[in-house]
Amino acid sequence: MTRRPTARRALIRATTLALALTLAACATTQAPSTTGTPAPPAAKPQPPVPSPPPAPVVQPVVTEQARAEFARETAAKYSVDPAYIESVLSRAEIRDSIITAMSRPAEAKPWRDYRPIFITQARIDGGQAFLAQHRDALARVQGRYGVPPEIIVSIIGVETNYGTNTGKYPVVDALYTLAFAYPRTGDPAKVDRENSRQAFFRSELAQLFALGKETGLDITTLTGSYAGAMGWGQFMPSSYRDYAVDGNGDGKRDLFNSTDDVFASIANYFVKKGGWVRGGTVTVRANRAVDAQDVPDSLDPTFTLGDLAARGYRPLVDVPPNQTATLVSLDGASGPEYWLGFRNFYAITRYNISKHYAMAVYQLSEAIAGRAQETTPVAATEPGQPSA
Ligand SMILES: [Ca+2]
Repeated sequence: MTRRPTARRALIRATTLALALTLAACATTQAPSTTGTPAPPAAKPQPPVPSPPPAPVVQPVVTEQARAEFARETAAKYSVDPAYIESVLSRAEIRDSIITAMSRPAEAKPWRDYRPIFITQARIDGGQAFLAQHRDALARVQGRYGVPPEIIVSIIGVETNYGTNTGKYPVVDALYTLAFAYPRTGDPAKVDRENSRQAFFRSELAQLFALGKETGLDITTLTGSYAGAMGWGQFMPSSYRDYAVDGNGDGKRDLFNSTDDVFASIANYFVKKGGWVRGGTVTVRANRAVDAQDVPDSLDPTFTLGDLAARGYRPLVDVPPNQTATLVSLDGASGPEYWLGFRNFYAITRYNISKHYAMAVYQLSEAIAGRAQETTPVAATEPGQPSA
């Protein structure tokens, strides 16, 4: 990508939202029935939400009974001293700022507005400097896991601006707030999802205690995003427990201070959670025949290239023919864009279940690697005409 004068303006415009998005995206075990994010995503898939929701109905009072029950269950499940759990939770705070952050309408912007938040010249420059600084360590991780350095760097760039913004909320408070006072809209249609989200955060809070026991981390000192995502890669407690690995061999899994651990853990997450394929394609631009058929909106790469070609979508560049893909449709700045998302695109969406998130990570990674990007509109071909 070339430096453009609009980049700086875009950066300024996007600063506030970028901060919110950054802190909300994270690697996490998915809650049931959620639309887009790991635990909290920030960048959910469309459609955009046109107007702000009603003020959340907050339930700030946590009954001692509910807390005691949680402590009992968590203590039994993870073999943690119940008195310690009670002690930590008795000092935890329900924070309005967390409830407000979680209540924001989904930052579900169209791609043309989402892209400039993350693909900025400053973030590209920062990524190239970060990559140069950690080139050897990233190369070792690539050798072991097959995940390219620029992908790992891009994730860290999107999540925490290269480790400079890992979140200021006490993790205990964030999870305690969302576990016991998850914001309620009062909309009956949203009750199930709100219940499921609260249950998700209750599970994450419980797993935070398990994480403390397993790693020796003092959980009362940890800070992270308003949703409880931690460290340079913004791992939720469940993801930390399941996917964090010791990259530097010191016997600890430290996603707060060890870049070796951070790099290896992100790569391990991609491989184990997302099925990352070494050397596999992430995504390529496609053109759409004028008589193309619709393709079901899904992140799962279940179509063969032949299936997609028969429906009118062909890749603009050669790709190995034995990979399956899904169609990724975007509202680009210059009109509709069509891409084929392969297994490794899907793997990125396991970090944050959003096609926009995955595309931003991919395009930022390409820019960091210094590769040119195809962002111009592609005219539909005539029916049956092969792609260029
Ligand atoms: Ca370590």
